[in-house]
Amino acid sequence: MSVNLTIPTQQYDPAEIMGALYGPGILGLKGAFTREFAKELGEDIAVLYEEALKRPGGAVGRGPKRHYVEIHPEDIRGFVELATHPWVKAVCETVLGPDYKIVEIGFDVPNPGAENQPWHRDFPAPEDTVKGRRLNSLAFNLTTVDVEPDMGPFEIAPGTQWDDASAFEHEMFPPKEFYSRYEERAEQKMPKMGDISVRSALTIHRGTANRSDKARPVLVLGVDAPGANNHERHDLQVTKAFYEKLPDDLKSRLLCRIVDELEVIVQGHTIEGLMMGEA
Ligand SMILES: O=C(O)CCC(=O)C(=O)O
Repeated sequence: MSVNLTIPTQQYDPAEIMGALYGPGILGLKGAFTREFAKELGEDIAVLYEEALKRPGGAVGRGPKRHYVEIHPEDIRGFVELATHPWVKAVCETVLGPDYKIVEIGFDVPNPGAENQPWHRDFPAPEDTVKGRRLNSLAFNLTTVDVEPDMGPFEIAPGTQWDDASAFEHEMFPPKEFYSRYEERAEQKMPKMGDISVRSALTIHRGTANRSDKARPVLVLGVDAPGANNHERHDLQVTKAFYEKLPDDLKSRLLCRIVDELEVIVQGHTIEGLMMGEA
């Protein structure tokens, strides 16, 4: 008896996704969203940034003229579209497995006058990566502006997510003597509005000096495999009303508190080595 089997097809190739995240440690998708989507995101971030700057401790300094702000999913239009984008879902499922969880949403703003950051990881490599040789978290980035070379592009040293950190300060900051290794490999990223990228936050990277008169705000979405525990550095919150309206498959993806009213986030993810004095 013959059985008619259909060859399974996938919109996004898991081997390509795994190859990129385990190889260079970064992957992008051009035109994932419309320019209008990125523009609205930029408008929402501008409001949130202004509010955060007024609150003591509302924005974390990440170097001169540079901040990070953790936000609430419902503070931005488009959270659902972002979190349920087929590419975002495919990348998360492929690299982190079927039980991945969203643990962080925030944004970085390198302003005019921001300087080169030290090369760094966003947190120390966990045992799962160091000994288990597996990535258990990802950071998605969505630019809200077209990035030009003078706007302090994000710079990354592909393949360095596997570098031994025993000589790094706080297991995150390689000594200056190692910089030639990162500089030789460095790639500057110049995404346009609507593009999205994903990286391991362990791939050594830095924000570069912004010599333009424009800020370069970029959204960050943090996603974990079970057991990665990055949620401990964050405080993802949604209101009951927002949660109830979410698609069912997104509800189970949020590692968050469900609250009656949103609480002000006490910014937790400070990276001491990036402060370099006042932001
Ligand atoms: O400038 C960027 O896009 C990233 C900045 C960064 O790596 C950080 O503040 O940890």
